[in-house]
Amino acid sequence: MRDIKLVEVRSELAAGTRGASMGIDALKVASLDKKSDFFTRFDPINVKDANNYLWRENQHPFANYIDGVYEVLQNVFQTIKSLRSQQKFPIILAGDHSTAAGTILGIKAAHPNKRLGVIWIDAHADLHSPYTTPSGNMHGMPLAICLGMDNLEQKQNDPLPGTVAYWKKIKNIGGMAPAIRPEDIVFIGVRDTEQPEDYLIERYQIPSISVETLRKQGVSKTAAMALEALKDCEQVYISFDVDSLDDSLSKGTGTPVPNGLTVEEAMRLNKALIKDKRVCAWEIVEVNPTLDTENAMAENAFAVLETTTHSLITHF
Ligand code: 5AB
Ligand code: MN
Ligand code: MN
Ligand code: MN
Repeated sequence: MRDIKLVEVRSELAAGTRGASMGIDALKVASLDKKSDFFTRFDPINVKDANNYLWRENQHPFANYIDGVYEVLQNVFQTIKSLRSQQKFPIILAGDHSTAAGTILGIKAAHPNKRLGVIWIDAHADLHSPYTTPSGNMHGMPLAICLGMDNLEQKQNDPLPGTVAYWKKIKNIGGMAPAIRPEDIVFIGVRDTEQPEDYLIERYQIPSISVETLRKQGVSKTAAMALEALKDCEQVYISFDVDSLDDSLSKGTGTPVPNGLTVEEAMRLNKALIKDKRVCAWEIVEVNPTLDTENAMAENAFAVLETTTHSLITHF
């Protein structure tokens, strides 16, 4: 049996549009509309956000609100490290995707000797650093933080010294950077990247399974392939950004992208992946109800959350 702990992180500091902090509550509304008892079964932990920074002027072009993001990531890190040290299985509901870096660093810190693999289901690769970001939005940077990669070969920006100092501190949360190796990442559904990210994917041969490939070979084979690519990892974390879904199903997220997964594919994929005994945490991020109509995004995301959790509970 898995000892599940629900973790709620209402951060939206690192997204480019406002409203992702309300995503968790939108998921709860979706569960009520569906008459699901999902949220009655868990007593969630709330991680403190730093959304108050949004009322201040951003001091950090190329890493917006990195001072606040640093605070949130430290809080997420502490929570996840402590849960994993107690062998709990965190299911994390989060706003902007930057906090996944805190999750990954926390998992690693709890078991530093266990090689950690990451399955990143997203339209984006989230491999930017302040030196390469096209937007300054730090939800595009969590994997670079965990890899400890600045990607200076592809430098586009000159972040201020104060920003660089925070970037160094963020990469070093937990004090054992890098937490993951590039060959221990598998992308699924990534279809909207920039040149600096393509460079890293190419250079480190990071496996990336497209929506087209998933559809051609089927969901089961895709799940098996992803897990096989991480065969040398002793623990695996799965991150599900709702913009991996097709834009027709994900209007309520900050960066929707065409040609994505269907809800059915996402459900079957996560259901299959989470049955691997090495999977030790699962995360869903970036629902933004302020961009949505009739809570459709949260309803789709809730279907994935509920199905995946059910698979975890019934399998173990
Ligand atoms: B998400 C973009 N690459 O860096 C950037 O939603 C988009 O967490 C990042 O995947 C999207 O701004 C970040 C253009
Ligand atoms: Mn993302
Ligand atoms: Mn994305
Ligand atoms: Mn996103």
